[in-house]
Amino acid sequence: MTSSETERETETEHRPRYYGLAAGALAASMSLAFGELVSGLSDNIPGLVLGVGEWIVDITPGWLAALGIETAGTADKPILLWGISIISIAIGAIIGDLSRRYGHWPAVVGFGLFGLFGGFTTARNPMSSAGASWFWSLVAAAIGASALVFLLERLRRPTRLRTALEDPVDPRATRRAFLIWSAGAGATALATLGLGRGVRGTSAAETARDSLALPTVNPPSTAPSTAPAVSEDALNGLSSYITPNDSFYRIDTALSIPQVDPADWKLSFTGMVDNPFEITFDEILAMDLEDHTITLSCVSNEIGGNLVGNATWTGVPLETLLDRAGVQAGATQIVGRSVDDWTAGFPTEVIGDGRNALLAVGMNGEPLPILHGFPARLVVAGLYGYVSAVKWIEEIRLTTWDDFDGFWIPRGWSKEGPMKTTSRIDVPRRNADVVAGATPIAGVAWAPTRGISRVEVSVDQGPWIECELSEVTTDETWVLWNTRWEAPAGDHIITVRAYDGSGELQPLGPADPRPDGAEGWHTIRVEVS
Ligand SMILES: Nc1nc2c(c(=O)[nH]1)N[C@H]1C(S)=C(S)[C@@H](COP(=O)(O)O)O[C@H]1N2
Ligand SMILES: [Mo]
Repeated sequence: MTSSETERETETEHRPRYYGLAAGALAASMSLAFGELVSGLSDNIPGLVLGVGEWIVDITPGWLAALGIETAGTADKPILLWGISIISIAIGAIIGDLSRRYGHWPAVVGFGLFGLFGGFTTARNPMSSAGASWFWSLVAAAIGASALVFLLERLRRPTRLRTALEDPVDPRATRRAFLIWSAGAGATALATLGLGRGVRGTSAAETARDSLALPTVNPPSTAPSTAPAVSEDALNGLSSYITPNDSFYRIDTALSIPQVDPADWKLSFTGMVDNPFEITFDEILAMDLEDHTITLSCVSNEIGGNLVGNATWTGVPLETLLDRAGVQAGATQIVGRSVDDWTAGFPTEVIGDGRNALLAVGMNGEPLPILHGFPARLVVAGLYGYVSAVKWIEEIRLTTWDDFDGFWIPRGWSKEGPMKTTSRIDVPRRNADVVAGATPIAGVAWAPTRGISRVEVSVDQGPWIECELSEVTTDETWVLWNTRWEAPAGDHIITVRAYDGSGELQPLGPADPRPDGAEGWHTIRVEVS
């Protein structure tokens, strides 16, 4: 090291710490923003933040994942991504501080590691192009390192604009230059981020879905009569029999929703089958499609929770496709795998036992929404989603029960996931203020594929009152139930319980959702005045 370099180092080191922190944070922001721009311009390069997020989702142990990714569904995903961004910028700030003190090498090493980690996490995304992800991640890191070195250099020398009159180490001149260039770096990062968002156009998946008309299903589906005996007005707040697509709950581990263009998508039948085959989307649409109304629930649904919905699914019976594949005698498990490598497995026994198991392409008369698995997903009546309802599916593999565990099994959820008998009070709302007098009590109850034979409510632990049930034409959906209550003034608790089609009473529990679904009789408190 020459003596003049040593002097320069000393000059920089004497700058207050926040210069280094700020320069590092800005450099990291530029690097991340550049990653967003590249991912916005490409269909198969994930942003750096997203890549890290997906890696975290994968490595997170079950108990933690259960707290976040599985149950909170959507709300926790932005929190995760923001958290990663903030931590990355904070690490950038630390690199900046080290570089301020020790020169260029912490910038190069720090951002180098940053780039390697970004490359590793983005390239492992099953939908990404690995080479391009590595390349652009390293470019993003190089941009970060250069930006940091450049900004810190502004503290060493005044700008090019300096005149001969100016003292080359005038602290005010260098500070001004640093601040101007820093503001420029911040603005560039924001503009790049904005541009990255702006160029993110409509995906090929959305375009394909928008121009798709599902073939008409024969025979047309019959909507069950669901009119409750109480006026609709009074029942404001009761779930509708069919849950509209845009209010249907969403649960998955996907941090960015897989955008699958049906034109280059195929579903493969593999494993223990005599005739492995692939089928295209058009070939599926040309088959005999059927409509079936099936209630789907998440195993993470708490008692009284809303991770449950009922839809009319259009699709091909899985049995038809499996017959074509020729399932071998020893196969005991059907494993579905999505384009983002999420997996779920269920016993082969459920095929042909009378229940509906569909490869669905439609939901409530529309092509599957992208959030709900476009172009195709599985829906198996009577099984929780985590063991069956693979969205964005691309492979159905026949294997043995012990050979493979789906995504959530090693994370502490049971291997089998039959849906438990459950009931929920929708009206009145929990903690509602109720006016004394005739008050409707109503809600939903479900036990696919056993059906619901009876629902009862009890007020203040008094006698059980039998409720009226809506008529349904299948045992695979929920029923709406209601009754009327002469509400006296005061605080009251209302409890509901259901019996399934075989006459078995809903379990009293209580049991947590983990490992195989919540148990308990939904109880709410209301205040009557
Ligand atoms: N590809 C994929 N499919 C998935 C999941 C997932 O994480 N990835 N989650 C499953 C779970 S746990 C549930 S409860 C259902 C929810 O389906 P929905 O989002 O359409 O309501 O999807 C299932 N299918
Ligand atoms: Mo779920």
